[in-house]
Amino acid sequence: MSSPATSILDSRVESILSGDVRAAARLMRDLDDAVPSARAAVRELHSHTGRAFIVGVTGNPGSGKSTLTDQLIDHWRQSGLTVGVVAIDPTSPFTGGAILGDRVRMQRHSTDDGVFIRSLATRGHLGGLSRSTLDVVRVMDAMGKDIIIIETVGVGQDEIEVTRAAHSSVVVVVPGLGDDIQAIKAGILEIADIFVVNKADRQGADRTVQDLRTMLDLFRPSGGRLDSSWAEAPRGVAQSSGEGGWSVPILKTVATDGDGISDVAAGLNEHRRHLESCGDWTRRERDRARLELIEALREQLVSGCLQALEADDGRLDEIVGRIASRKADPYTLASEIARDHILEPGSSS
Ligand SMILES: Nc1nc2c(ncn2[C@@H]2O[C@H](COP(=O)(O)OP(=O)(O)O)[C@@H](O)[C@H]2O)c(=O)[nH]1
Ligand SMILES: [Mg+2]
Repeated sequence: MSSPATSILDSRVESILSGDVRAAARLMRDLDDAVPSARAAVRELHSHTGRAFIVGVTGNPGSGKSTLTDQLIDHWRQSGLTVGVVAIDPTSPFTGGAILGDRVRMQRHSTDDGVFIRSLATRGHLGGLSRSTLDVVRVMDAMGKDIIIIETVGVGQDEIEVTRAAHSSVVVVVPGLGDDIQAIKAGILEIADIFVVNKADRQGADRTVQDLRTMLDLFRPSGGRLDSSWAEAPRGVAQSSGEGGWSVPILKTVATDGDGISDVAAGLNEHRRHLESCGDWTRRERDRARLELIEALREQLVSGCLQALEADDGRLDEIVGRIASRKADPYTLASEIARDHILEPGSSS
């Protein structure tokens, strides 16, 4: 016999597994509000995930990520695939920012049950990858979405972190990299599985393709020489260069017109096949699992310790005072707090 609480949990999990959009949206809201039953539901969902193809879309603000995402949704829907989108944007909801723009841009899909779009206004306030990003991806995966896009807001360290939660990463740039080249070198070259030069209707797109190719050859020689026919003849997708090698394609698009979108979709499909055939899919799944564990630990330990401190009236103030007056250092006190907390479980969940 199951308790009433268990059966409510079961029916909630069942609804989400059957793809119920309202149940999923409610669960995501509850997760934001840290409702304990929501966490229990997410735990249940984990064993029902692992089917979705997760795609990260990264690039500077204004490069056209949302427009591209919107077109990809359209493309995949026409092939009968279902799509989830997590749009991460830490800009304040009060300033409007890209969230409003993203909603408008993807609005045409809002009545389609095969599409689930969720904007996250916050990043992890405890540092690291927002746990809510992973949770939202998990819920969409459990709902049965075939492809899940994680759209980040920029190309900083946080965004690079986010792409580690994806199987394939698309990096969007625009013609005229110019001074951005230095910025692009750092990290982005390593994470890109596919480069998209969007706004190819503007001058300098070919030049940007060349520049990227040169940089890739320089920084990722193990990936083999890039196929120079790529941009012109995208049908040839993914010239694998030897065992496990993946030649990063550089594709031109005009996202506003839908030009080149099918090439991006084909490139992603090809990359997925590549991951599966060389065993990298399993490796990326393990990377994802590691990330999920680290985020769960971070959450449990940091917020667990903080909660315990806050529950102990005046203790936090006292500790802060000792550090401020140089009577103690933060490292020693942090290890004391962590040790006390771990030795006395129960103060967390
Ligand atoms: N000319 C041109 N404009 C585009 C293209 N793709 C997107 N845009 C415009 O660029 C602006 C920013 O696009 P958006 O998708 O919001 O960029 P995001 O911030 O990276 O998500 C919008 O005004 C789009 O209409 C393109 O291929 N060509
Ligand atoms: Mg956007």
